[in-house]
Amino acid sequence: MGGGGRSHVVLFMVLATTIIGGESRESGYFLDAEEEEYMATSCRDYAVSVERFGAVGDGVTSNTKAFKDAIEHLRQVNSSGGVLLYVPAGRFVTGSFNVTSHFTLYLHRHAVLLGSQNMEEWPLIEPLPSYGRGRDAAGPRYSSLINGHNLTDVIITGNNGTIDGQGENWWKLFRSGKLDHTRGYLIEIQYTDQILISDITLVNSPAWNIHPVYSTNIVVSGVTITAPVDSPNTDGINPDSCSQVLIQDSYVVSGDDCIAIKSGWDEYGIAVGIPSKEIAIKRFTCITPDSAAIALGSEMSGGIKDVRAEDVTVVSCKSGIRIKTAVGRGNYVKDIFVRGMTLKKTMKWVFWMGGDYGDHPDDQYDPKAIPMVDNINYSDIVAENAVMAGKLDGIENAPFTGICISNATIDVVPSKLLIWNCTNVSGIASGVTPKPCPALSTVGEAPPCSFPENRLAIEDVQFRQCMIKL
Ligand SMILES: *[C@@H]1O[C@H](CO)[C@@H](O)[C@H](O)[C@H]1NC(C)=O
Ligand SMILES: *[C@@H]1O[C@H](CO)[C@@H](O)[C@H](O)[C@H]1NC(C)=O
Ligand SMILES: *[C@@H]1O[C@H](CO)[C@@H](O)[C@H](O)[C@H]1NC(C)=O
Ligand SMILES: *[C@@H]1O[C@H](CO)[C@@H](O)[C@H](O)[C@H]1NC(C)=O
Ligand SMILES: *[C@@H]1O[C@H](CO)[C@@H](O)[C@H](O)[C@H]1NC(C)=O
Ligand SMILES: *[C@@H]1O[C@H](CO)[C@@H](O)[C@H](O)[C@H]1NC(C)=O
Ligand SMILES: *[C@@H]1O[C@H](CO)[C@@H](O)[C@H](O)[C@H]1NC(C)=O
Ligand SMILES: CC(=O)N[C@H]1CO[C@H](CO)[C@@H](O)[C@@H]1O
Repeated sequence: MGGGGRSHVVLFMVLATTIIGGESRESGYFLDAEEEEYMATSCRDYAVSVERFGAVGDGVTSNTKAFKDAIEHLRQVNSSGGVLLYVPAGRFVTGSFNVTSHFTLYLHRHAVLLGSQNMEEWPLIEPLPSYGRGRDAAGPRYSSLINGHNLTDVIITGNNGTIDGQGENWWKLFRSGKLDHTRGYLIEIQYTDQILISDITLVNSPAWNIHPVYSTNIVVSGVTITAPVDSPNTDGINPDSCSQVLIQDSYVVSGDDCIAIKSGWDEYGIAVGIPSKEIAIKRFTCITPDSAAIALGSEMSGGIKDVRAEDVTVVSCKSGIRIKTAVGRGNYVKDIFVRGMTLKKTMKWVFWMGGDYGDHPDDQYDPKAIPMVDNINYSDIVAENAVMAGKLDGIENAPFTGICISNATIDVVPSKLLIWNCTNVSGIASGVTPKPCPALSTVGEAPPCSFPENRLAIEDVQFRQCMIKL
């Protein structure tokens, strides 16, 4: 257990630095730090502040080296209970860095990590195998701000500290077509078991915010994500070829889908073949005027199945729940359950699904790779001020099947002649106002749509009370 003896030394050094440096900071932060308590899936028994590695929280100095040095140090510490990197109050500019296993990044409530404005501090990396290329541009892509590969037990948490991607410049370059490579994300963790991202705020990501990929046992809890509603591709939480995922008590305002469940793109996603499955979303709030609260796809070529969403609140969106796919994607979106969604203010379509998304990585996709959409169950939905209740378009000769909508009350803006537009879909509806399209009509009263009675293992994840021992 590495902590014990050393922790006093570290605390002494941090205090000494503060006093000698004569910084105008409330010394209370450090006393708080020593005593800081938090909840997480694993506690750590060795902790060190990034300031010990020369980090300066002045909002200007680049701290990329300090973060790398600190994590390299932590990688070598023999601590059976894992290690913690503490970010104290201050504004710490950094470029991309990699995290390690049995590791916690902890942000003090007044800590802000600021994404470096120097693009060279976001080194280029290979595209993901299930995408075959970068999402914005062919070829390699910029690293994310925080990256993980092939790890076990990674935690990013804090007392609601902030990670600010300072994405404005990336958005400008992207919009003006001046970016040669795909933008980085705020957090991308690949091939990892046990990820917790909790009690932090993420703002202004260059593109997607949280991107776990090829990973398992993932919890996102108590996270606030904000970006301007017109910022490009600032998706909130994108589980991608991941299983056993719990997203709860979180809030996203963004320029793209608040949650987008994905599993790779066309022939690349089919070849990798890792589905996204066993995903639970609970107590989630979303604002995204041009996108969906929960999207499935459009990259779904490894398959998406067993997604359960409950207690979702949406304040302005283009669509509450959207399934988007295309010929060439292959595989399936199936066993999708939503129970309890309230949509306020304005939306274009409460329910939206379509098989004509297009958007291919290249022209090598297989036109015979037709995605299957089946067993989609939505219940207990209340929406106000919708332009249309639903736009449901399957694929010709490959209709979307098993769609069930029950107990849905949708207030459609007056004077709309077309309230539902359903083509190449089939299913049932009960207790739905206004009267659904004929493709969902039933003879007599259909039973309510079902919701799984079992719980996913990840829903029973245990949080512990932890104490920072600096
Ligand atoms: C960690 O423990 C191993 C095995 O006990 C030992 O060989 C190694 O030197 C230790 N490393 C450090 C940095 O203490
Ligand atoms: C992170 O690790 C990967 C894989 O080892 C490496 O390619 C990449 O350069 C590292 N990124 C940074 C910012 O150090
Ligand atoms: C992670 O593991 C995969 C699969 O075992 C391997 O192909 C890849 O090189 C590893 N990546 C890193 C960065 O270690
Ligand atoms: C965290 O900070 C954000 C941004 O200031 C705020 O909106 C949110 O309510 C805070 N969350 C908690 C749990 O304090
Ligand atoms: C219908 O949905 C509303 C809103 O979610 C809910 O309050 C009500 O209990 C549901 N009714 C039934 C019969 O489940
Ligand atoms: C979901 O709804 C479909 C369409 O009504 C139905 O066939 C299916 O049995 C329901 N799913 C489950 C798991 O009950
Ligand atoms: C209904 O949807 C189909 C398929 O997307 C489209 O071709 C058609 O124009 C729509 N009908 C109306 C009246 O908008
Ligand atoms: C089989 C079937 O219903 N095909 C329909 C699919 O949707 C298009 C409109 O988008 C119709 O023209 C087809 O008749």
